[in-house]
Amino acid sequence: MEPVTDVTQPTDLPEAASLPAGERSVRVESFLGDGEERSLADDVLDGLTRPFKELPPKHFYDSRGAELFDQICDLPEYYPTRAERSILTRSAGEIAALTRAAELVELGSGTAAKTRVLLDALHASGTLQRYVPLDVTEAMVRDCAAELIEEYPGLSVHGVVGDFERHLDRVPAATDGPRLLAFLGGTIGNFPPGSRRRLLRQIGELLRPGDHLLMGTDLVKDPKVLEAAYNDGEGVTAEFNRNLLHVLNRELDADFDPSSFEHIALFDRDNEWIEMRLRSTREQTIAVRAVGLSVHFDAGEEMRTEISAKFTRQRLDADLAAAGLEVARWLTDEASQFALTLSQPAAQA
Ligand code: SAH
Ligand code: AVI
Repeated sequence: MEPVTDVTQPTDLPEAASLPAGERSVRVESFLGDGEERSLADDVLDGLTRPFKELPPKHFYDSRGAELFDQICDLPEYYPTRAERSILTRSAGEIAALTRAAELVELGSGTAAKTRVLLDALHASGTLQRYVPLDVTEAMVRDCAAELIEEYPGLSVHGVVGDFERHLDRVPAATDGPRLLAFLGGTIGNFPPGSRRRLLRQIGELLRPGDHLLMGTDLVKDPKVLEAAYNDGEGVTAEFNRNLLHVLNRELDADFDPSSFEHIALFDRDNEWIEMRLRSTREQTIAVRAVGLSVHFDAGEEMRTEISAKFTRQRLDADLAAAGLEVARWLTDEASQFALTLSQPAAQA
């Protein structure tokens, strides 16, 4: 299917229109059509007819899911956001000096909350001209674009609403100066090893000599700490997990009763990843009317909704090397809970 391109011209945002042309500009392009919302129908037909049911985690993030994720980031048990922010706060100046980035492209940008630490440093160093947030959730790209041109005078923002597994070729052509590509939050861990390497290879293709990738990854640690981060006391993560069923009900006219599914999050020690599942508390058959599917769940049957891989430096080096990238800086927080890796195309090293 041909992607739908919806370009918001600078004049669509009053605050941009009030300034002289060239001083700041904002533009948002969408490659997700109505009928094709994040490929949900295909993923349901594929994932819910398997012997072990499974759906990819990108479908969590409708506006409610995005709100719940923001709440997760503030939970006492969910350390990754705070740890990554502390690394950024300490190292953003060094990253800006090393990369001299004219352009920051961010995959899975969300609300770009932590990105502002990086934007502050790049903006202060005087090199940054353009920010390109890419996310599957349209409202987040639009809101964040509108906010950032206000916050950073002279910055132009070119938002892309798309799926980074399918639309990386829609990232606008690079500007003249160096590009910094950010992939924060540990989102790369939400892909199983094969897809992770494929995605990293595609990301590597967006980089030329002189460009860098800044990627956040959660690190292997005490399983109790890991499991607590995904089983918070307030039940926000459980709500986030069950939100997937609300998305299916609304977007595919399904009749899931979310209260009949329990949230499960366990650390798989062999694979070193957290696995989130939804467990049906009773035998039931669900109609997913938009795709003409009837899905049977046994009592106690589980559906996998997310993996969240935890990394060692060795594993990360190998994954990056397979994508033609070489580590330039390995940065961790004080407690070594989380890592930010700055890497570059291997040929230049
Ligand atoms: N980078 C932010 C948000 C992380 S949450 C942070 O570090 O806090 C993961 C983000 O990735 C969400 O905003 C979600 O909408 C987006 N996302 C998940 N899968 C995606 C995909 N396949 N394509 C584009 N965006 C995706
Ligand atoms: C976005 N991603 C890196 C989060 C994670 O930790 O894997 C999503 C999340 N799932 C449950 N809590 C947070």
